[in-house]
Amino acid sequence: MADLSRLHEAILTGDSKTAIAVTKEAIAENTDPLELVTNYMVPAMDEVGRRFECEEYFVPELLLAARAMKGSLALLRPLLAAQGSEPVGRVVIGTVKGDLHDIGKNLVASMLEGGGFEVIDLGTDVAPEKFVQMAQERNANIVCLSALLTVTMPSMKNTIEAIDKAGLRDRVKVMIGGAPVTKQYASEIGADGYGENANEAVRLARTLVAK
Ligand code: B12
Repeated sequence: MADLSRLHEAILTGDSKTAIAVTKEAIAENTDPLELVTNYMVPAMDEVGRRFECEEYFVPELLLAARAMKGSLALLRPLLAAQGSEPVGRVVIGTVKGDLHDIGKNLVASMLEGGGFEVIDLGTDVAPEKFVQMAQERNANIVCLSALLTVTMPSMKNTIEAIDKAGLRDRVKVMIGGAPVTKQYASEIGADGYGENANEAVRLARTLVAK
C-alpha cells in the first residue's frame, strides 16, 4: 500500500521525485485520484501557502512545492478528466502585454490548479484580445492578470476594457496581482479583486466563483 502521507510531505517539502513516485504507486493500486488531490495534495499546498504567509517559507520553497505539485498533477490530470470530475471553476491566466515576468504567475496558476480549478495558462506578453478570445472559447469564470512592471499595469486596464467591450463582463470575474499592483489600483480599474500572493489568489478565486 502506498503511504499517502508521504505524498503530502513530499509536496510540502518540494520533493518532486518522491511526490511522483508515491503518485505512481497510488495510481498502480487504483487509488481514487480525487482522493489524492483533495485529501493529500491540496492540503499540502494550503499548508505551503500558510507557511509562506507567516514567513516560514520563502519564494524558493514555494517554487519547489509548486513543481512537486505540478509533477503529481500531470500524472493525475488524465485520470481526473476520465472521471469527469467537475473543476471548481475555470480560470484563464496570463502576464499582461509587454511583460515577460512569469514566476509569480506560474505560482498562482499552480496553486489555483491545486485548489481544484481548471487553469488555462496563456503565458506572458498576452494581448487583451487573446484574454478575451480564450475566456470566450473556454467559457472561463475568472480571468487572472499578472503584471510586474509599472509600465505594463495599464495593460490590465486595457484588458478589462476589452472584456467589457466583448460583452463578457457580467459572467467573467477579473482578478489582478503582481508586485507593483495594489488593492486600490484594482478598484480604480474595475477589477473584481486583488491578491497579494498565490494563497490569497486561491481564496479570492473561491469567493468569486461562489458569488
Ligand atoms: C526575476 C525578475 C526578472 C526576470 C523574469 C524571469 C521570469 N521568467 O519571470 C527577468 C530577468 C527576465 C526580468 C526582466 C526585466 N525586469 Co525584472 N524582476 C525580476 C525580480 C527580481 C523578481 C520577480 C519575481 O519573480 N518575484 C517572485 C514572484 C514569486 O513574486 P511575484 O511575481 O510578485 O508574484 C507574487 C505576487 O505578486 C502575486 N501575483 C503575481 N501575479 C498575480 C496575479 C494574480 C491574479 C494574483 C491574484 C496574484 C499575483 O502572487 C505571486 C506569488 O506569491 C523583480 C524584483 C521584485 N522584487 O519583484 C524584478 C523587477 C520586477 N524587474 C524589473 C525590471 C525593470 C525589469 C526589466 C525592464 C529590466 C530590463 N531593463 O530589461 C525587464 C523587463 C522585461 C519585460 N518586458 O518584462 C523591475 C520593475 C520596476 C517597476 N516597478 O516597473 C523590478 C521590480 C526590479 C527592480 N527593483 O527594479 N526580471
